[in-house]
Amino acid sequence: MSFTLWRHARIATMAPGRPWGWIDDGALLVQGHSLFWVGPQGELPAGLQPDTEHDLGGALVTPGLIDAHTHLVYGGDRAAEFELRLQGVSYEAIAKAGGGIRATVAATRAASDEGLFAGAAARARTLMAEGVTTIEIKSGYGLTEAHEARCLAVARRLGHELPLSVRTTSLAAHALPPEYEGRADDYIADASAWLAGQHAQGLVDAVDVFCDTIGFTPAQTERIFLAAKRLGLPVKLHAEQLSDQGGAALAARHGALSCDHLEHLSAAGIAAMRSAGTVAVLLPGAYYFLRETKLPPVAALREAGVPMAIATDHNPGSSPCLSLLLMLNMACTLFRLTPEEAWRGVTAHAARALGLHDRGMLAAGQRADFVVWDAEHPREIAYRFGHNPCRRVVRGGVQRMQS
Ligand code: DI6
Ligand code: FE
Repeated sequence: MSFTLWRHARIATMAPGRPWGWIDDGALLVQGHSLFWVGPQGELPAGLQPDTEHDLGGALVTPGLIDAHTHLVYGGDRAAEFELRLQGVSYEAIAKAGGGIRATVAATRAASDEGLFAGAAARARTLMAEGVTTIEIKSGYGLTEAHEARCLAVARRLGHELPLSVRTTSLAAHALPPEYEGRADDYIADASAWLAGQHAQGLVDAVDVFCDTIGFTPAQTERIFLAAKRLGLPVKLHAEQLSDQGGAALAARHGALSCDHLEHLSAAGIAAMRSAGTVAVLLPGAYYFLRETKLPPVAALREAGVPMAIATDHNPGSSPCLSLLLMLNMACTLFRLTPEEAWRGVTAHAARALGLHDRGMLAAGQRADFVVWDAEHPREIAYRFGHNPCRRVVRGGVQRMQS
């Protein structure tokens, strides 16, 4: 098989062991979809004749970015709700009055398949223009068996039609649909039963629940987790976003890939996540947009050695954000991550949050997903905001055209 050489690069491999996994004058040798070799230019394996060569002129290269938490497939928008919140009405109050997530559910059910696909594809392309090569997409705005399957199918189709890897997550337990008012346990029983069909159709890679006062209880969460585990599907959780429900510890007991949000995470939750190897996915966009004041316990997570990922949480209600680069900056300014922690959060740790072992760093055997930037060092990219220095994206060894 033929080799492509990308040489004369400054590479932040994100491999463990040294800061940024840094290589000063590096090269990447790509074979097919994978990296065959990555290292200092002077140590290129002798005797290998690349068929194609690209001189990067000293440009910065990083792994392709991974957005490990999005709700990309939905109809409508919530700009009017934004205005209400600016007048002082809280996110919880809007949700309890039947707005919020339920408003998006109505708009999603009313949308055509093509409309849902077109809206999500446009959003995906915006993320991709900043170097995103892998994205997680949750359902959760359909809330019937057919509409949940439809949203997951749209997410799968994005992965087939765009040069983007998509991981799908079933989040039927996102909110109680109006048809089940006062019957949350019945809804959980039904939503648990839908998983088998979604799984049989190849629509689902993981299962999530919104465990909170305006979502579902820990007991209901556990019933969904048990249904997922019967199918061999990994679980994750929207945990401790608005209150401490002990959700993180519950998810960790079920070996969750990640717990996400975590502003109200307790010491017990951190200890459980550490023991289980669960990733903390931090979502500065939702924190900012809801004007939260309680910060996730970043210092304690760092101290415990819990890996931290950073994601957009793109959704129409709490984080209508389409810039993972902005999240890098906000993870530093709002949450006090170091630029390197934030970068690992959108690469190596984001891969781990999705249970993917073939990406997130640049090393032999990994997928050839990487980005060439107009920057000297990745810390510059965390420092600036509202700026997109992405110049080239290579995904699975193939250079993707930037639109
Ligand atoms: N937490 C969130 O921040 C989003 N979902 C969730 O469980 C918000 C979704 C929405 O408001 O539409
Ligand atoms: Fe979310």
